[in-house]
Amino acid sequence: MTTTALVLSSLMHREDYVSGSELAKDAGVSRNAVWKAVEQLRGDGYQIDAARRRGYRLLSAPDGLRDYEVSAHLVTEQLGKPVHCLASVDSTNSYAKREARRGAPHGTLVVAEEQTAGRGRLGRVWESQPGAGLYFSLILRPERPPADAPQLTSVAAVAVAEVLRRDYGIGAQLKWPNDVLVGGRKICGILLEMSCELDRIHYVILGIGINVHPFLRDPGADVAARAVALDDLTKTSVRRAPLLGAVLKSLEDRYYEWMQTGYGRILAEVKSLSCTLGRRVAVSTPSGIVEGIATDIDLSGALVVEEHRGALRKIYAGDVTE
Ligand code: BT5
Repeated sequence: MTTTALVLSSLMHREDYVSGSELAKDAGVSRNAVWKAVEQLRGDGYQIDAARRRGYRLLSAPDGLRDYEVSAHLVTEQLGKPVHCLASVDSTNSYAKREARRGAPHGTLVVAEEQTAGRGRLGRVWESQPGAGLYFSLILRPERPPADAPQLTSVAAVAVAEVLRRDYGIGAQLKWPNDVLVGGRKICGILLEMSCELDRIHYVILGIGINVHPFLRDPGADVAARAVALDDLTKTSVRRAPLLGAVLKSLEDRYYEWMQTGYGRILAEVKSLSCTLGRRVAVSTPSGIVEGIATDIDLSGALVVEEHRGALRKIYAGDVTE
């Protein structure tokens, strides 16, 4: 962590004033270096009070996603190390892919204020207006068979749902295969991409988009009708760096659980959070529309649909349209 990240982290964890020498000790730097870090933070919009003989106190923080802000909120062992924070990028997934090809390590995080070509599945667009959401991708290098990789979409969805419930009091549901919904509207989308051989994963890019603030520009009727932002639900202005830190921590815990014990526990959570199971659905698949009752999600992540006369169909890829 940089000095600024360390100073910010110390200030964040203190309710009261903290002396310059204590901050210097925490960060392992001189008091002059602490003063410079405080000046940088103030320049970036942090309100920090300085009182004689008492020290510094953080009064308010902007909603930034600079390297030091993301680092100060990281409580993970591996995810987010290193981190690339970008003002604007085509797509964090595309950027992460380029980094992965150059050998970037497991855990590398790419986060951007804006995506000019944010992607959904099948060439669809992910609306990514500047500052409105959390747009990030992780490079993962699991030593698991490629067929297991799609399970990581569920690992991520369950992690996001957990943070929304625990930290923001929002009950989210999961719509097969990759949406996190609140009240039927999409708050988060997940895009998993992979490079592999027949029996070995080179890397997985796990891309997550979360709507945090309302869009400033009209996103078009399709997105406007489907999307919901965290601010609208909490009636506050949610800060993105703590949200990112919490999602990464939840994701890391679940990722290692998945690596060690397999998909069972995650799948059970997916089922309990699912708004797809038990419903009559129409699923558009590469080979046409399948209609019936969604009865199960199996260990491969496939949706099981009971068609008329009880025939069971397993759907590995598709979109639930009704
Ligand atoms: C997804 O695709 O839901 C995956 C979205 C992944 C976005 C992240 S952001 C970071 C990383 N970098 C990227 O380039 N992508 C990932 P899909 O299931 O295909 O859903 C796409 C559909 O969701 C669109 O066709 C719209 O209908 C709708 N949509 C687009 N933008 C949205 C938004 N911001 N909020 C809610 N719905 C949106």
